[in-house]
Amino acid sequence: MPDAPAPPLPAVTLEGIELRVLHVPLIAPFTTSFGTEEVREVIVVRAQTSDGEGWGEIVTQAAPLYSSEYTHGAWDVALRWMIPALLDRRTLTPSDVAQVLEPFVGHRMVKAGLELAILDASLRAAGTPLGAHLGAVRDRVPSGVSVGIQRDAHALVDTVGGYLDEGYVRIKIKIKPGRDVADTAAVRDAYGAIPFQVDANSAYTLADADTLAELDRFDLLLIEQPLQEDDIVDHATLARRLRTPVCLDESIVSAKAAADALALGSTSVINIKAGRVGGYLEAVRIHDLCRDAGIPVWCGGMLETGIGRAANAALAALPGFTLPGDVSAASRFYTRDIVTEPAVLEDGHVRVPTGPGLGIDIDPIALDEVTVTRETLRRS
Ligand code: NPG
Repeated sequence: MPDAPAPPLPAVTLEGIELRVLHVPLIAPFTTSFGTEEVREVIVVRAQTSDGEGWGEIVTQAAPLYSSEYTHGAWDVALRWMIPALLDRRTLTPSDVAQVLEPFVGHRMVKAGLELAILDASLRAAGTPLGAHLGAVRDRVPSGVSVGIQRDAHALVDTVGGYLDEGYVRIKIKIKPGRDVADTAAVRDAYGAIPFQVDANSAYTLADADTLAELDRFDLLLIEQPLQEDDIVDHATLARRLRTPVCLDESIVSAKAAADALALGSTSVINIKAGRVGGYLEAVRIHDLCRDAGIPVWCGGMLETGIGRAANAALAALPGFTLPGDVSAASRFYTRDIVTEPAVLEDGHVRVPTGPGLGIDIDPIALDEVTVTRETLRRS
């Protein structure tokens, strides 16, 4: 059944867009196969419109290790190309944003952050919550946690135990060559039949298929992105070798990429991250096509601040999100968030905000404290 189209949103008249680079300290270092982060470097967007403001988040990292995007590249392309194009257009609806930015190749995280700020401004002007606009059917979403690579398997078991005590309903651990089978076995042995999955962040090649097949005995929910972003055919080959469902993350950069990966049999579950696919509106298109194809999806995370975290909770409340996402409490990563009411874990769930737009209020003092650079472009 096709979804009912969301009611059209009011156009906003842009007066300016402010960008800030934030350095938000992490509670503990976060280690993946591609490196360790101690501070989350992220860009926050504030759209100033004649009807009020809207907030967005560009989820790039300092270095281009997860994807080709990174802070300074994002900053440059936003200020040099994308924001001027939006300001030139002056009056636009949220769905116009992708169309205005379409000529610029790639840089999807930047497009997503800019679109979210304009979406937030327009929704606030209309008095509509983001979840209601996207098609949310739940008022809270189950919360999974992503656990970085620890010093050793013993430390991993301890860390996972802490999150289970807090109430997280699904555990995901990061793996890489040499830290895979034994780490997975340690968690499975310690905690029995918990909902459990692993994330390789592209750390393997097809030559590792035998090692990855050893993970089959742990009854994982899925293995996420074992091979490189563009290894769509190799992922299909690997998927045929494994009993564990393969789930793509990095490879799914658009609804078209999702359709192609499904057609090739490269993936049987999809992690949807709005930043990676160019925005929440494209994320909904991927959700819709997966739902029509009977493919489960879940909402990934990019260590978002309270801005992106609120939007992810709204997205994860759509009906096709049948697996718990990386939609954790703010306290999973941060001692102090930049919003006045950071997301909290309640009985293993995170609430979907109900206020207009993102449904959050920025804490201006907290925001200023973590701002390292800011720049505003105004309509000339
Ligand atoms: O809960 O926000 C979260 C983090 C979830 O593991 C997580 N994200 O590869 O999916 C990933 C990873 C990531 C984070 C990737 C930041 C890139 C940047």
